[in-house]
Amino acid sequence: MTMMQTLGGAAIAFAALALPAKAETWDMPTPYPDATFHTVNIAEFAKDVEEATGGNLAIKIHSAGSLFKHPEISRAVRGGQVPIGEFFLSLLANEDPVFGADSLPFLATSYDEAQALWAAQEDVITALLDEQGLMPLYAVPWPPQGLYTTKEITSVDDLAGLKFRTYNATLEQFASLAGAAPTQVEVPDIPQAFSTGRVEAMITSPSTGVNSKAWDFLSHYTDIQAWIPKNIVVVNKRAFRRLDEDTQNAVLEAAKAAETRGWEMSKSEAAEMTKVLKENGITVAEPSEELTQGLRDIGAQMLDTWKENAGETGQQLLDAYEG
Ligand code: PCA
Repeated sequence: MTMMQTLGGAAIAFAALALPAKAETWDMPTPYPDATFHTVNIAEFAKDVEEATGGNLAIKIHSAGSLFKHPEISRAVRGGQVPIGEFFLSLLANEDPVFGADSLPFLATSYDEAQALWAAQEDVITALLDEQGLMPLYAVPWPPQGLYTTKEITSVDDLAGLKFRTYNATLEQFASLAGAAPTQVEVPDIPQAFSTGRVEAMITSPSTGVNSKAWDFLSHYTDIQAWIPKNIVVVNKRAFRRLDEDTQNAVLEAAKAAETRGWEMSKSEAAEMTKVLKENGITVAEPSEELTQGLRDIGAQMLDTWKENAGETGQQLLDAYEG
């Protein structure tokens, strides 16, 4: 190395230290529309980060799959096309069944159980994402999942042959085992899928039912509270490491607050949005014994399959959850 190069390098390093951190904007793809409480929570998170860093890091949200389609978001963050993103955690179950534990029917159906399941999942999931160059920032659950139909449902037999909207492989399996005909549809496309007759039933939260104006195209909601799946917000590790330490801490702090706030939002949504369904004319019903039993039988069968596929890691997760 010549003297000039050495000096040049030192001069550049010095300049970098002396200059204030350069303001940066992170593009953030998310799958769900703006009115979704998860997206509202992310907007708060972005505001917190911007405020805490004095505008050094701004996060620009691209909601409803507008920048990347939902199934592409995790790969886009992994590949560094975007530094941060949100997606439905159990979509990654095809990579490792552990990602899908929160979508197993009747494994965790109350918020306390969902919290215990997340505690059992978090380290395993963090390690798996780490191998992909990702770091989880926070995870927030949807309200318990209920059954939306155009008629009264009192047993699993009533689901036979229904064109069923699904959102992941686990729900697809559940619908198939119930004798329905599954079709994958992203949230922004739900109203059109119903109005064109592509689907006629779905399982999702009261929140998604209300955000989709379910009363425009169906009449019955059966509150089966079958599982509590989560969204996760992840960051690309390289992008995160490029931030100065204060900015990194601001992101982590805001993420922590977003997780706490998100769980609270989810809990109040569960009751409030069920009420909104009712107010808009949807018949809200408790499941019959027969329906509950039939769905639980399917859930038990799915848990067995999941255990086989998830192997030792899966068993450890269940032990940690049940222990
Ligand atoms: N809404 C999302 C995921 C779970 C939920 O409640 C959906 O329906 O796709």
